[in-house]
Amino acid sequence: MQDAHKKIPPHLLIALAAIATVTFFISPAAAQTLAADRQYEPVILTGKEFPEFSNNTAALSQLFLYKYGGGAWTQIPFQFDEVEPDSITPANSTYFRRGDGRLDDQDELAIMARDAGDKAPTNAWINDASALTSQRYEIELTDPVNSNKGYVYLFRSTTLSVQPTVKDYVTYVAPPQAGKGNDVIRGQSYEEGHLEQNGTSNSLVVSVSENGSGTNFLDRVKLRFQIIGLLNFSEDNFNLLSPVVVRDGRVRLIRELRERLSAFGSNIDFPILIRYYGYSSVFGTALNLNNLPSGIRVTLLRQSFDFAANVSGAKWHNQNFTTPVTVTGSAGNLNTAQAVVVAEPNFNWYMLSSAHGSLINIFSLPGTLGTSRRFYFHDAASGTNDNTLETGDGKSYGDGGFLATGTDIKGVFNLLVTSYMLGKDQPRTVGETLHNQASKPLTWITQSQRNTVAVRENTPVMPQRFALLQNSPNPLSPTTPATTIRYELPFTNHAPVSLRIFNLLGQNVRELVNAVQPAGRYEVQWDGRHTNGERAPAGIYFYQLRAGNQIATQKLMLLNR
Ligand SMILES: [Ca+2]
Ligand SMILES: [Ca+2]
Ligand SMILES: [Ca+2]
Repeated sequence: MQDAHKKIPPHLLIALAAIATVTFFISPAAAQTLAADRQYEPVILTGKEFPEFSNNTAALSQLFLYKYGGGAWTQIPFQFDEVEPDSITPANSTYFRRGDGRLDDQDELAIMARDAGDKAPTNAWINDASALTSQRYEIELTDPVNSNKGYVYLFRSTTLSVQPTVKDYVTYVAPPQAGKGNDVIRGQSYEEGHLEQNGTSNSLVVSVSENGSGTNFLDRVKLRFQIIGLLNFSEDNFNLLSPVVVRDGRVRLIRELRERLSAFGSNIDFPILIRYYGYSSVFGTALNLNNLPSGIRVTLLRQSFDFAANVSGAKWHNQNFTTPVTVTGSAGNLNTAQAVVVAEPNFNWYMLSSAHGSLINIFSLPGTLGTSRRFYFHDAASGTNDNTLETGDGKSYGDGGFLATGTDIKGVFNLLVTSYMLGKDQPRTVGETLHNQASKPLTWITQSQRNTVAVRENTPVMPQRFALLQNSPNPLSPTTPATTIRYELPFTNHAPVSLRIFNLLGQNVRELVNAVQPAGRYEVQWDGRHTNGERAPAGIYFYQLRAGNQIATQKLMLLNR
């Protein structure tokens, strides 16, 4: 995480923050697996983690994620989000340009840590002829807090599809008028609604199924700017510059708002990018305060969550004190020590635990943002404590977040807030655990694996001859995913056995087997593709088996595919 925050492109930064900021606490006695410990944590990998599939090698439609457990494979929710780079301004790279449909190094794979399974044996493969002919990637996830591990497997197949039973963690409810801000996002644990004029949040419900009340308890997410110490702007002063854009997948939904604030006849434009996962969201904005119109000095920035009056009696916590503030609508503010924030790369946290649901926020704040930074908190029947205007219901209930001030705030800032929407009355330990996990995000290793050992048939009678049988089906037609080639080895060779496909010119098209193999009957499949994954042209091909000094060759036909 520390390294990630030194990087420039905000979308990458936000993605990494999404990875880093995590989860709900299961009591130590119950928490034995990575999938349980990190059950609300998304994992985002980029295409460069899968070099044999990336750089235009694999179509995204050929890639599938599975977990292994109890001797069986299960397809898990996954999604690829293509990130189209902007070579001039990397920070402007976007999810919302048309991708090429192929895996590239910067494209992102999103999964949930809760879907991880066990480590699969070397030659345990999904039951799919096409996937058997391709390499796969093992993704080993490690929780640095307790060294728990979890595994998922990325397979490549030309014939598989996403199973309809695979969970969709987040869904989109379009606004009554296309492109307006008042759309609704439904995760597993929450439903979030937005203002029509600018798409910022104005309602939050935690589902009854996740131990919430099913009742809205949010008034506003507040966004405050002050200019030259005089002019105050709130979220009521922003308008959408362009229609809301959304990418809605199975693991996450990415939503971009382009906002405009008009002041002194000039415009301040800024993007808000929010990633919604099943149980959390990551709010990010990239603020460039270096090129404001002349005469405009930003003197205050605030983001906070102001709740509805029905949270009265809720507990508000942060990292600085152990006895929570009880929200009453008249409790006042934090003292100086209670309001201290730490600078990036460290994280801050605060939470509201109410009878309707709990919201836990984790954020990092650049130490160069203005000259003063602190927790903002205001609990009063009216007004604010930073001289900006009250909005929404006109009252502050547990209004909390962060505030930066200065005489002329400059810089380019990636502000990030990760929010967890969990059940009612969550204890303080949940905030502490999430903060600890955000500080120690999951790590991972990817490893390319190939089923070089052809499937050895389980038969008690050992073959008596060296044989390469006619493939089946032959010819291989466009509607069949692969043809099966069987062979028999009467004795164990100490040199590798090889089985290769050649074209009529004698050129090597594909090596299907190259491994030391014990005596037995084997079968291996060919999907009619070159090593690089491209379809081989229709025509006659030879396949040749070599074992020690024995060689056998057969002919097969490939129809136009
Ligand atoms: Ca791509
Ligand atoms: Ca979805
Ligand atoms: Ca309010």
